[in-house]
Order: sequence, then C-alpha cells, then structure tokens
Amino acid sequence: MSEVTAIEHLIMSQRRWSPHATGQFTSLMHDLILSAKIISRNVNQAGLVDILGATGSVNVQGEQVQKLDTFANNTLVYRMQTSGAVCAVGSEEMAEPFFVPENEPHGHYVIFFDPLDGSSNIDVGVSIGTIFSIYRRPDDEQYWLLNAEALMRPGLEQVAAGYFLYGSSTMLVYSTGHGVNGFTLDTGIGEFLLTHPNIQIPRVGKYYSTNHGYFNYWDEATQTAVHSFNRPTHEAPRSMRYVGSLVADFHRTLLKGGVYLYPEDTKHPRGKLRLMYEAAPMAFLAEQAGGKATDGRQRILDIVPTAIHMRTPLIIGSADDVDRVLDIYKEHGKV
Ligand code: P6P
Repeated sequence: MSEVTAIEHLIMSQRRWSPHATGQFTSLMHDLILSAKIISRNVNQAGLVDILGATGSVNVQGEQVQKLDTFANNTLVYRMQTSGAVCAVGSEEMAEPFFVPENEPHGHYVIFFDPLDGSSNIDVGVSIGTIFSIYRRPDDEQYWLLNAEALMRPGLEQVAAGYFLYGSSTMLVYSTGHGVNGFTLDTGIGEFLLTHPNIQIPRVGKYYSTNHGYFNYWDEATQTAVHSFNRPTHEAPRSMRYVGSLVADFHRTLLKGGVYLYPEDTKHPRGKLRLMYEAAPMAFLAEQAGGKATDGRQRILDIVPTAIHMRTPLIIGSADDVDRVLDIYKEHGKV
C-alpha cells in the first residue's frame, strides 16, 4: 500500500517550525477541518434535503443569503468559538467580528472566512468552497484592546491561509508559510490525505479567467490586458475558463497556471472581491506557490485594510502572466 499522509500528521510535523507552539494552532485546524467535513456533507446532500434556495434574508454585502451559507457560517463560528484557540472571528456573513468573551476558553488566533464562496452556484451543482485566513494576535496585546480596528492587518501578517473546495471531491489546500499542500477527503475513512504536496504554480499558464460580461465596464488598460490573452499578436490565444466561484477558478489557476482577473469596473469601482477573506488568503497561497497577486497597483499582501469587508480588485496567478497585466497597466499610465 502506498505511503499515505493524513493531515493531522503534517500539522503535528509542522510544529517543529514553532518551538514555542502551545498546540492552539493544532486545535484550531482540527476544529476547522471538522467544520469543513460537516459543511461538505450538507453540500453533497443539498439536493436531497430542504436546504437549497435562499433564506429570504440579505447579508451585509446586500447579497441573497442561501440556506447553506447560513449553515456553513453557523458551523464555523460555533467550532471556532469553542476551539479554545481563537479570540476573534470575522465572516462575510457577519457585519461585525465576533469576539470570544474573555471569561470563555480563548486563544491568540484570529480567523476570517468566507463560509461558502460562490454561493450563487449552490443550486446548479457547481463547485463552491470555504476560504480562511488566520492571524496571530500579538502576545503583548491586552484582551480589552481587541477591537475591529486591531484585526485589520495586512495579508503579509497571515500565519496561515487556505480553502476547502466542495467539488468532484472535497479538498483542502493551505499554507502556513512553508509552501502549499493539497489534501483530498477520503470519505471512506473520513480523513484528508496528502495528494498534492508542495504545489508550485507554473510561471505561465494555459488559461485566463475573467467575467467577459463586464468588458464594456472595464477601462482601456484592462480591455487591452485581456485582449493580450485572447487576441495576442505573438502567441496562440489562451483558452478562457470562468466558473464564477473564486475557489474553483483559483484552484484551477494554482494547479494549471494562468491568470484570474476581477478588476475594478464602472459597476465595482473598488473591485467586487473582499480583501480580508477572499483576496488576501488567495494571495498568500499564490505567493507561497511561486505566483503573484496584485490589485493592479500594489501587492495584495501589502494592502492595509481600512474595513473588515473592504473590497479590492484582484489579478492573481502565474508570475509571468500577472507581470504581463502590470506591464500593460504601466503602459496605460494606470500604475
Ligand atoms: P461575478 C462569488 O459571489 C464571488 O464572490 C467569487 O467567488 C466569484 O469569483 C465572483 O464573486 C463572481 O462574480 O460578478 O462574475 O458573478
């Protein structure tokens, strides 16, 4: 039987990089993984039980909240709140962060997540996912100083980031700053097994990924950049792939190479994607895998958030493909 590595083994082996590890990160990851297994089970049964469709409510983003969105958020918040490893939780589904009361078991980690990214695809069987971003509260910071302002740190300070992909299989892809590893859930034994060790994104990809429906809303620089992929003068045109779930589009880009673009446009002047729980965690992974991520003017990981739900343009993927977009932006005086 070939050597299989379960994720718990890898998490424990990574503790050697943190000699002062208290076990809190191990506990956090255990409860995060348990949350994903529960969400995955419900996503896979969504067509069979009355959990499809919208709840009729609207979230802080002004978007229809799907029943699975609510279930995923509640599952994650409960597990994180009771993990004993977390002091604050931020979510796309919550207007304000949740702070674990000081008199309840808490730890020094702060986690942000998009509990069910791509939820508009839930009812049509397209891959969706959970994106997470983990920070560590400075040890010297007193608990009572913990507020939304203190949570808004640049993506460069993440201690870990990743996503669960609920698709043809359920996958976990994450990094703690020492490379990117991918795990696939073996439902027969209920374990995430290492299937994609040390993921490296190709320097140049086969695809580009964007919503062409917004072409007339883009500025000339972005239109020229996209044309450099689908109407190039010195190479064969790229194939275009766009699922409409960031997790699915990014996962393909990470494994196959290419570039995903959600630029600003006249409908989304600051972009649509959220910095803290979509762009920053994906940028952390992209750079750990040898790729790049920018808002068109600066590195995503350098952006200091000004609001928990701050939006940003995102151009992410193979280093040479992202550089091509930046070069065209510079030629158009955009940078
Ligand atoms: P559009 C899903 O709502 C999401 O936040 C990302 O997962 C996805 O990449 C993007 O929005 C799709 O947006 O405007 O193309 O439908």
